[in-house]
Amino acid sequence: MITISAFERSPDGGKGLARDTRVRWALEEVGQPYQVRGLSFNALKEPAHLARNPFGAIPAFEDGELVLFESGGIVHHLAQTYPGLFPTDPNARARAITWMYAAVNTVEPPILELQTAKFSEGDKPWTAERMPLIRERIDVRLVQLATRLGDAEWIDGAFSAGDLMLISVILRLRPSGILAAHPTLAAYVARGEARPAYQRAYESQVQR
Ligand code: GTB
Repeated sequence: MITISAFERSPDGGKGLARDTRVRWALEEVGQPYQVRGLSFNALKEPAHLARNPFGAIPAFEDGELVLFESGGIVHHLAQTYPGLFPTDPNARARAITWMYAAVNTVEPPILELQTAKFSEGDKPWTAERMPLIRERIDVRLVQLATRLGDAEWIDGAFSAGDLMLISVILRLRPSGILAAHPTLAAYVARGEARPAYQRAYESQVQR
């Protein structure tokens, strides 16, 4: 049985914003059952978890002897192991992988800057001055992504791990109000969230 590590209680109260949600979503898309190891913040830094994830973070993934960390790496592994998240055409598959990298390496960095500015540096004197710059960097990326997406349902043909990662990254902007200012992408996120697999993944991490 696959085991994933996730927050015992996510700081978002179960809104699906932590990075285990994308792994749960991928597992649901490919129809693999899994169990969850819920960890406290202290447990993340203990040797048992550092052996799973050297950075002391969630998510981690275990399947028999295979232990993985990094949400993108885990989703990639699932997509190449089970049908459902990668196209069979080699070129289309290469493009889906490229979109996965674009999600974590081009779209997500300015979004992470926003999270850092808000939650880790909110009390610093430079934050108020920095915030408009960060927002502008996010807007540039979102406009570029929306331009490429256009009227298409998904980023490159059928739904793929590329969409799963892009949507997972940009939905983190919802609490800031920034996503609502980009209706093409808000609708793209809504299409992702409407997928039954996403809904099962979301339900699995809701805190009641
Ligand atoms: N690049 C890694 C990946 O993609 O797997 C990043 C992993 C990571 O940063 N994990 C975070 C973590 O474990 C959780 S997702 N942090 C604890 C630590 O490092 O000690 C980031 C996150 C946390 C909480 C919310 N939230 O509450 O809204 C959203 C996102």
